[in-house]
Amino acid sequence: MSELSGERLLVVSDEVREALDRRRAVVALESTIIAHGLPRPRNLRVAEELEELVRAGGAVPATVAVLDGKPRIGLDKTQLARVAGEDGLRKLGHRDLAPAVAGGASGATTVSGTAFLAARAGIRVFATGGLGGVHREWAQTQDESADLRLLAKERIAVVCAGVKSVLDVPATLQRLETLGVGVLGFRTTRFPGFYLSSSGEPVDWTAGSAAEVADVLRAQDALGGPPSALIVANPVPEAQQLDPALHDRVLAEALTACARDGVRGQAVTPFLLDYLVRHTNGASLEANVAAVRGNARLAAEIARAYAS
Ligand code: PSU
Ligand code: MN
Repeated sequence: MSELSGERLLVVSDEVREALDRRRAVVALESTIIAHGLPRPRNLRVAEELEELVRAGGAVPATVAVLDGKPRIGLDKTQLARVAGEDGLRKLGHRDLAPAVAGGASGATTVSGTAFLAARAGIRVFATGGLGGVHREWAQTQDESADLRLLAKERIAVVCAGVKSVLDVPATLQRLETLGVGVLGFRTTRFPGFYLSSSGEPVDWTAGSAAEVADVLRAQDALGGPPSALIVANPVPEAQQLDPALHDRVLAEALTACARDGVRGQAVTPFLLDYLVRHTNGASLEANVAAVRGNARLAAEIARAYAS
């Protein structure tokens, strides 16, 4: 393991370090989806599978987490197993990183935590499931994921299946526009709906291939100015999406249960995802995993096209 000079806190695995030094393709993967988004023991299998998919696509996977106060970019098997199985692992957004480092805590990183650390390490492409965003009860709760503001400040491409459908999707797209975060539909003119192939909302820009996405990344680099992310919105294949009627029915129940139980803050998203898994007999889990798989594959392709 080596320490980045100037970024002494980050522990970048040898494999990731070497790939970055040689300008090879690297894909960052987040860990909150593993620790808090998917049920055990399936979560560890998915974590391993995502790394394998990235490798099969010709890129080096860099799963990000904080272990014993050390932000790690690239985990070995034991570390990945800790993320999937350790009790009491925290959920770390960008703002939680400093207290976690100072206190020697361990935690899984969200999109905001991961994008921040991956960008520090010089990684340009990142794959996840669905972004956080503006929650449906925003007017009452002011709950908007820290993912959005962080993505307005880091130059990283985030390959995702849109934003989680438990959110207010139009409001989230509006916030992304306000924050100046680019959104590219991948082979679609509709913004994906996470568990669903389409949210019904239009996107302004569409890319037809990984090479086209890489061209946009290079154009971002060339334009310079204050950095911001690029959201590559990659829909789950229709054959693998959650049945839309089932989705709408169970989601309505989940939102009611969330309000009734007084769930707030960081707990909201894991609560809703878990509710959907349990009340769709695991069908939402399959759609979620299918979405993340597709994103890991596409991210590897984009990272390769960008590196070449
Ligand atoms: N995508 C998934 N499952 C997840 C998440 C994304 O398929 O659990 C996580 C991401 O880490 C994202 C977080 O950053 O949910 C958003 O949480 P919040 O709404 O509390 O910001
Ligand atoms: Mn929130």
